[in-house]
Amino acid sequence: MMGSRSYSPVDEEVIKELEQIFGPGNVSFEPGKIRAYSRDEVGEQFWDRDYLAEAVVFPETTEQVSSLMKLASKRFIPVTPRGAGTGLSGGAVPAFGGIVVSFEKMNRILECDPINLTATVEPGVITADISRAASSHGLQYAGDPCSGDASFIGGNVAENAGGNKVIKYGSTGANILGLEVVLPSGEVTWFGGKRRKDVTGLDFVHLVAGSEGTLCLVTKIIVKLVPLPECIVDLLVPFRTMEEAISFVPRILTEGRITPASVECMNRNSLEIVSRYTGTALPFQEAGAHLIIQLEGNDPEYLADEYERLGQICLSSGAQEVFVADNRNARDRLWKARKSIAEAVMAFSTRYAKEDVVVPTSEVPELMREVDRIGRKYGLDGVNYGHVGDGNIHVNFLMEEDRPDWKEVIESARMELYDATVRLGGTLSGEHGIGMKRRKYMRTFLDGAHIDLIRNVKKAFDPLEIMNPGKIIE
Ligand code: 2HG
Ligand code: ZN
Repeated sequence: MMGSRSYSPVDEEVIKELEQIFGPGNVSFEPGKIRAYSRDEVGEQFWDRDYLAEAVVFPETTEQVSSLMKLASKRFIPVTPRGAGTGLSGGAVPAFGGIVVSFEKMNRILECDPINLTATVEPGVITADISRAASSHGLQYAGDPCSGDASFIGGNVAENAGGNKVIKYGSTGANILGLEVVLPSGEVTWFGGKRRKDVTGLDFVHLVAGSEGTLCLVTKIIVKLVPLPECIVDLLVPFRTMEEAISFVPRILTEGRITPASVECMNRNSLEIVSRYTGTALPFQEAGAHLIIQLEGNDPEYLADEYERLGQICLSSGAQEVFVADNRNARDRLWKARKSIAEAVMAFSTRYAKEDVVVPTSEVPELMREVDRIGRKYGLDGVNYGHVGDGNIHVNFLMEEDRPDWKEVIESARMELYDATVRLGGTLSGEHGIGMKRRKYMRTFLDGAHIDLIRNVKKAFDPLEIMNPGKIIE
């Protein structure tokens, strides 16, 4: 049971040791800071109580992280790693108090290696900065979570963040080759490296990706770099209904014979809320849903042929229009709208279910029918959008602010969504993670044998259960 574990407090002696390890400037007990570093993007209205760290530390080196874990093991104090706080599952919320480790000062890009096509970075590097650094070599880091301008690569690894380009490049896990980690005992080791193949032992790189800081702390990351395309074009394609938009997606590959870099969808409510938030008009008022399809290449003429062909296929499949954003300005405006939907929901509402389910792409139309049915049944507005190219839809059920039974209603709607997701062969989270927010639903999606195995793997890494306890499983 959460709350029943009795870890040791961060007492005077521990404080002294922390100050010795980090220097007094890199340890904070200041209440404002403690509060700010004890939360992520999950609204506090969703927690049953305040979850606050007792101290926040700001390491600058792997050695300091190692000393911290030795101290935490010796004193039996829980440690919660934190990236930029953009998480959406409460992964960085200290469930049992203890010490929050903010990686913001471990923010160096240590190397871009254009021969091995890798960059070696510290966990506190802002994700988009890796591509900025790699661009002078004609390369980029292809992981592109919607929060890439703010989130840290370390947080992306912890959550195995997905985002917009998974259809072509995969989630964070597919874009990393090696990790330097500090085990809960304080030992430092490497999993993987600059090599492209590795079956020497178990694949711990991809076990750690998505483990939400519950197994070890990541202190260096070797990411893959890929060639930076010279031309990028985004098509904005309105369809009459969400169903038509979604059903079109497989044809991009089968008829268009194109692997797009992104295929995103936004239903009408998503566009309405984001245009209210940003103060800009809707691009195509009558549409029930829009797709954004991104194509990339090096030859502008070839790319133009490709998008014209795809545009024709769209129009013959019921698209109402095909808008082409082929310059930086137009593309930036489009993506700003898409990437601001999550913020817009949080700006206008405090009563919502924010979901991250994934189903096989063939089942997305049925999932969306279920979402509409559930919304109607409970009187909820569905702001539904996301990474339709990989079957990962962010279902957001919004309700009026003054409904006293909001928690129960949202919970009932959520459980119906989960039942439908299971029935369609889907799962609980594609990219936001389980954290503290979704732990109680794990048994709806995974059987007992699976959950026991997670528990045992956790024990093998962290026998004392001091590494981000209270996350993933109950
Ligand atoms: C996105 O795709 C992000 O915009 C955030 O994953 C989604 O907060 C959300 O619902
Ligand atoms: Zn997303």
